[in-house]
Amino acid sequence: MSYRFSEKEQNVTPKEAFLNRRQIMKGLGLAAIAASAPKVAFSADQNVPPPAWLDKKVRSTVYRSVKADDPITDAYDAKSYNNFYEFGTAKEDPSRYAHEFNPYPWEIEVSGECEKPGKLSLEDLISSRSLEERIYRLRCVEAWSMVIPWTGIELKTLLASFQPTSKAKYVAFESIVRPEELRGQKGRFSTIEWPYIEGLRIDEAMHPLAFMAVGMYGEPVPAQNGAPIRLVVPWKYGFKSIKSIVRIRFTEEQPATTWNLANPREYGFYSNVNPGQPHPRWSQARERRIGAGGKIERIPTQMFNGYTEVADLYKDMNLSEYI
Ligand SMILES: Nc1nc2c(c(=O)[nH]1)N[C@H]1C(S)=C(S)[C@@H](COP(=O)(O)O)O[C@H]1N2
Ligand SMILES: [Mo]
Repeated sequence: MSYRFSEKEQNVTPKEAFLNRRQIMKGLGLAAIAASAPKVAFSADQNVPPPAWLDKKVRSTVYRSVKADDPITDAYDAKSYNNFYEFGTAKEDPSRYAHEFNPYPWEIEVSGECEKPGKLSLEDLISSRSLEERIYRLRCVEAWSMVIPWTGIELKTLLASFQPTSKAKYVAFESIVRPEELRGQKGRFSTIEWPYIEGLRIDEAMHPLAFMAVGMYGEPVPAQNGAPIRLVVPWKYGFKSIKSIVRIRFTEEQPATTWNLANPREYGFYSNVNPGQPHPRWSQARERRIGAGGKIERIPTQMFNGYTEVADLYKDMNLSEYI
């Protein structure tokens, strides 16, 4: 199978947008940007296989609780055109190097303002719960989008089990740091600061649409998409949906977040999808939808990515101030 994204990538991400987002990062010279990636075959079965219990649980999930009307993006595209800087900054890096990362076994450490902090295995967190499937639109801040079926649990269900206290005003998330397996984290190639960190206000985190995924297209989430467990917040730009989570912390203060630290003027803490609020360097009014059959369509972007039921969370806020 030949790699078939080099041409599409140019269509999908406005070139100057993509280059500029990279250029703000230290340690990445023009040479690295200009170097074209060799065409490589991508094979999902190069991934380290998931444990049997997880594979079985995800594959046997039939309850589909949320559906997008939009045609679903081909699995191949969703698994080979990725942003996961731990593997590198090019869209093909995550799928290409996914096999170098072994996410099993996995633990998440929960701390901060809660009654039941602790270290839990993925199995402790997931195996006793029933999973559901949700088809969500994913809108990247770079103005491309996909429609992806996720398998997992409501974030609220997970968070509630740790019994957050009344001081828990925010939830902070942290991704894994393992430079031996994640070549994007090796000094020479380092880009953003590690670990990748993200956060939500507690009421956003408790919204029924906020989701923790362990599966995608009816299979365990592959490494390039954030194995074994990642956040999916469909009404916010894709970078809020942090991958490969190892730490969750309940906090009283608003936590720092990776892209906001990298460039606070361009990436806010909230980062709700908002077609009326242009990114300082490009419009957010439209997006390039990577749809079924690899078809790319330019379509209007919807407020909150179409998930207008979250509007109440922001009713007292000026959304051009709280970007
Ligand atoms: N840890 C981590 N999480 C991350 C990223 C990343 O680089 N590192 N990229 C984000 C961005 S910019 C997007 S658009 C989505 C992409 O998710 P996908 O590759 O599964 O489509 O993951 C987000 N989560
Ligand atoms: Mo993104």
